Amino acid sequence: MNPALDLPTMETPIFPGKETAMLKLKVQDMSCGHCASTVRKAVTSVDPAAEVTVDLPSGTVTVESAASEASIGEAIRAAGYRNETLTA
Ligand SMILES: [Cu+2]
Repeated sequence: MNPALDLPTMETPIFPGKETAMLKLKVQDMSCGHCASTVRKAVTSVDPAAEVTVDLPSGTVTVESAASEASIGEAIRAAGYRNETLTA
């Protein structure tokens, strides 16, 4: 597997034919629906096809996407939210 293919770029925001993975993140400081939609937007800016589920009370974001874990976490950080990946 070529690791370069895992790097999402502006030119290739979609990942045709790539398998999606389920990713669970703990996101700090989401307090309202606006935060939830900001985080959702950040994730879909990396992968428009991503399935994003935000659970505000627990601060948990579940993402089903072909984008890499690192790029999703980085996009959420860039939107202003500290986050860490939860291991199941
Ligand atoms: Cu908010």
